[in-house]
Amino acid sequence: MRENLLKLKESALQELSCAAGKEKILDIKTRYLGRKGELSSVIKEMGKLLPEDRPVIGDIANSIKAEIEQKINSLLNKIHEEEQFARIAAESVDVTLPGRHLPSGHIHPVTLVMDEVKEIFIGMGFDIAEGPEIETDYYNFEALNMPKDHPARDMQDTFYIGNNFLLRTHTSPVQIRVMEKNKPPLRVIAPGTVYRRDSDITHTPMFHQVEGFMVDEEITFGDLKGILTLFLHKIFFEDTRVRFRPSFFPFTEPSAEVDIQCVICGGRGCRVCKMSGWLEILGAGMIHPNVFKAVNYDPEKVSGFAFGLGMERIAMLKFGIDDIRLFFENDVRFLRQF
Ligand code: 2NL
Repeated sequence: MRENLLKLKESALQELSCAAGKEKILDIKTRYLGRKGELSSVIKEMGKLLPEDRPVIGDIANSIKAEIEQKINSLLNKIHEEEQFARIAAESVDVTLPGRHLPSGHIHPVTLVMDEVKEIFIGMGFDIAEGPEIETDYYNFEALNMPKDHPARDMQDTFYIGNNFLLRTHTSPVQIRVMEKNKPPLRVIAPGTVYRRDSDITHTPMFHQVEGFMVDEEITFGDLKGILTLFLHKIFFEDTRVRFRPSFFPFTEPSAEVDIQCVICGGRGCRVCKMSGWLEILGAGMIHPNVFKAVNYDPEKVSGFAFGLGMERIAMLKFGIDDIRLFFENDVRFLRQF
């Protein structure tokens, strides 16, 4: 019996030594150590032994079982380890590969300029006000000293919605609403989208404007010049030359147009400034007494200045863009550059 057990052990270890793969090993395990396996059949025979021989043979059988089990376990462990190693190798990341680019958006150049303009005026103590894009005739024209048949209404051809409503042609109505609801002193800018029936290389039917005003007792044309010159020096260059020319707007008196030295050619003369060396950049003036009367301010007690400027024009000059329509086509190859 001892012989049988030792043979059994030899043959099990022999088979295991050339078994390839988990299945083969498990198969060997069942064949030798299973309930109906070879070792079990030998153990069943033990009843036939002399009682004094049983413990000796039992010990041998147990140690053979343990030895085969240990061999099987160590083989299975080795296979498990190899599998794990292969899995980790397959999952490993090549940290030298270039990263994946997450596509990121860009701020529109008009928004960039608008934000910069707002920041400069906030720095000078101005508040920001917004209002509706669909306005009434009263807020867009009447309150701004432009009665029904006033010729200045033609200056900004209007999109009408029925008889009384229209798309605002400037953000002045926002300022009228601010003055109606608040008392001086006031320093406010009104940035926003405006609409005019106009379309060519320099005009689009929708564009963006910032208007602003300052009202208090004893505000002078000197304040207008000081604030607007400081603004232009901040948005363009500290040493950009600025000049004020007399002009006309129905809502201001006196009125002025403000030019800067051409930022493209430095004033020497080029296509952009039409060889004049100057660029028109702002309209401004002292708020007309009739505008103050419309918002119940006493023109004898308060005074103020107002101004308006187009965002697209500033963006074109700052970024050297020669066609205003590029801002509204939203071609990503254009937008990606900002
Ligand atoms: C221009 C001219 C201007 C104003 C806008 C204004 C607003 C109120 C009262 C008086 Cl509530 N004036 N705004 C004044 C002068 C000029 O804009 O050429 N803009 C591009």
